[in-house]
Amino acid sequence: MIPDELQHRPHRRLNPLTEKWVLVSPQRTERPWQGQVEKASRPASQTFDPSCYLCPGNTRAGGVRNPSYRSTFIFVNDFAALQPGGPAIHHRDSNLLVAETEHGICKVVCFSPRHDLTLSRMDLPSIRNVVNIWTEQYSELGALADIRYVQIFENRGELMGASNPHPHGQIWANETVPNEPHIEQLSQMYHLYEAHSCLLCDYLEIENKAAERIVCENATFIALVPFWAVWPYEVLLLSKRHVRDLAALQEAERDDLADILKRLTTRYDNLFETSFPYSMGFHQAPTDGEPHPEWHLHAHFYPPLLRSASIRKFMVGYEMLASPQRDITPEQATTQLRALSEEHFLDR
Ligand code: H2U
Ligand code: ZN
Repeated sequence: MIPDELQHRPHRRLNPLTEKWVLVSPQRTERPWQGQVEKASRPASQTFDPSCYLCPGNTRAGGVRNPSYRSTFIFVNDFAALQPGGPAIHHRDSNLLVAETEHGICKVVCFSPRHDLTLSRMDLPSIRNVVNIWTEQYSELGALADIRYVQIFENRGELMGASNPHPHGQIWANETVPNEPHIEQLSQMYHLYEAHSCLLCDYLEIENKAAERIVCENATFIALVPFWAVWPYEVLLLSKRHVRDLAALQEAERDDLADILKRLTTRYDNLFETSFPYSMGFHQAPTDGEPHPEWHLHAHFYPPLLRSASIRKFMVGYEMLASPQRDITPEQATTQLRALSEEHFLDR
């Protein structure tokens, strides 16, 4: 258990996955707010929006027409940040100016044909279809010779910069392992080398014993507010079994992934009775042909909200220049998330 003193005093906590510290200032939770107030976000009200570029049968901004899809639908991003093919250029000037070409593929995944749904309000078989698409894409894109990492993610809500309320996520697959998974990979490798065990398996054992940061779980997955959480209601979704990627999950485990996603996102929506914004994404083994015994499949949920549907956390000032900082402790956030119903407030 964490010493009670730390629930009241400024302290810092270490994220062993990134080797970065977060400053925790629980004494500050009562500070007044006269800054920006957001409007509470409600889910879209129409099941079909004729002006939505992701709805079935509509024409996208790039001019291509979507098929009349009935479950999930995936397409190559019309404004892709990465492109396949082309020359390989490496530029290095005095080791200070370094640039190189980066090839890759970007896709958009429409989770559902229904414009008004979110993962939290989709039924389990539909979420399971999304899990299948993610798994297939990880394997298919990962099998390509010049793809070494497949990043699956979802930006949800205007606050996170999502361009459209239609339930969708993205997949960016590229030639190199990007910054965040790269740092996590080094930490996991180092831990395996030093402790002869998996970092996240060891962490899971500690969290199970402490039982103070667990939000919800099923046979395969556990959702917890990590000890080192930066965002107020940040969640780490961990597979209980040591698996390196989505493709290593068994059928029943994929059902459990759909189950935990629905339950966690429902809790999120219920927290402030809003369509809860977040960025989420999976971290898993690179697809570079190496065995990667160090990698433990997980997903991060980073929601921007702080105290209500209308007050967001800004990562500015000290956070940009020095270190991230939070007010409520991860244990307090857990208590709030744990007390919530798993029945969606809109279905009550
Ligand atoms: P976000 O809402 O997370 O930004 O994702 C939407 C993506 O959809 C975005 O990357 C793409 C944008 O490039 N897009 C298309 O590929 N076609 C369109 O017609 C509009 C948006
Ligand atoms: Zn739509």
